[in-house]
Amino acid sequence: MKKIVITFSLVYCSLNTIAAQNPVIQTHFTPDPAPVVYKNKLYAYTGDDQPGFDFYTMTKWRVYSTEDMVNWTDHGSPISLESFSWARDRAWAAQCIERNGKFYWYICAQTVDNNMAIGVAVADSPTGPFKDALGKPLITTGTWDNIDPTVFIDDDGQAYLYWGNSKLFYVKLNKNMTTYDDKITEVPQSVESFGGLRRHGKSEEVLQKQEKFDDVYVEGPWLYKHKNQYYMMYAGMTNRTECLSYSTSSTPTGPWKYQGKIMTDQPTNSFTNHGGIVDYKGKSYLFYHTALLPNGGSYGRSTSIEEFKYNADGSIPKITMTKEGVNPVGTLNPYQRNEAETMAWSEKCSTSENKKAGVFVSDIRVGGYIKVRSVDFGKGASEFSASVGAGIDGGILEVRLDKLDGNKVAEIEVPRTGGWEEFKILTSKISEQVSGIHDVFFVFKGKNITAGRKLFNFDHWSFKKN
Ligand code: FUB
Repeated sequence: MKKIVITFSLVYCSLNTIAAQNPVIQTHFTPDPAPVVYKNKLYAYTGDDQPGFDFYTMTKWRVYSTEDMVNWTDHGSPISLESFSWARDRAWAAQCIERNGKFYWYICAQTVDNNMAIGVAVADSPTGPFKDALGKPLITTGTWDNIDPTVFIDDDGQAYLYWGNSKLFYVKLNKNMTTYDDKITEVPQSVESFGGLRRHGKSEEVLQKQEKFDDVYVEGPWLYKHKNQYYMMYAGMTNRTECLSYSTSSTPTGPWKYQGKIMTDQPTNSFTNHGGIVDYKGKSYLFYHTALLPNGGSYGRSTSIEEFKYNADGSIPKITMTKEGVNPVGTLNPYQRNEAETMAWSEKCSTSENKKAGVFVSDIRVGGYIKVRSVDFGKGASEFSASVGAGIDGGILEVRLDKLDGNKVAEIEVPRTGGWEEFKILTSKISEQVSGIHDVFFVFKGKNITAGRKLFNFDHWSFKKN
């Protein structure tokens, strides 16, 4: 009887997660997502939470990309605190934007004088290599307020950088994106512009007792334009945790008109919520974070995505958090080299990077798997190849279709390859006809190993056409 109960709970757990798409990355914690579209791909720039700490003590930032909204490729961590000689701690929220073929990644971090400052790294590609553009902060005013940069380039070419915690500031950036001439402007806040009761007519004593904040600008601004209207989404406040709210304006510098909350009243397990909005392949998406990944928490937050449609008057509807996330807007071609770190869902594995292989799937354990969605095999495949590395043998890579225990179409027993990061391409014939569109599961098993140590590393894969 006891055995039956344990088996049931494992099956339930797998079915549960296999239907899920949120949070979209499971191999790392990915707070403060900032989406941007460049050349048919959608990139998400995120932070890198380190759970187990009791504050936001992150040290690096990460990049992911997708072409179909469900399979995300991990591009590793192109910048960290080490990239900025002036940064001491707290690699906090950031946003990257392209201008004239260069990519400007605005970050914030703590300086040696314990304040927060905004810096900018520049690269020739969305995934780097990036380097500190200035060798010093772009915005440093000796306060805690300088966090959460959001950047936007208007149709007339003028770029705006907004940021701020509790206060909201902006500067107009010069065309080089790394300097500004005007002084920093603080945006006036009122009930009409950003909602809120906190600062408006209430004493601190009353506020301390107040159970619910109506709303108020807290942090995480996100500036963009939709159909001639400018939107400022931000982390507002409700029930003493953050929600997502927004204001609009007919100009990029206001005056702003408070429009209400977008996402609220659902438990995210995280005090913060920080989002971005983007249009991609004809659909609109809200990126936000929760702490709903196993072992998550206020310092272990992960990117989630919901699709939404603007109302006819341009307003944003209330958006509900879901476990299922968004639907695919494309298929994946199995007959090209696919990175193993391109995945829709995974368990019991992580990713690492080195100079030679780039990013690869690491820390593979028995019972783990990678799910890749909407793989279009067309008329049929004959062979499967995988680039794998192992310091010792005992690992098995199975290829199954549509579910974790679906039809097994290929299997590779991974031998010692001369080192965990010495990758070798191994091949298996396809055991049955595979055609049309399928979800592919790479399932990790052990030969005489039922748990414990890592099995092998996995760099890339492809199928051969019939
Ligand atoms: O991730 C660290 C900080 O938490 C961000 O800068 C804020 O927006 C909040 O999400």
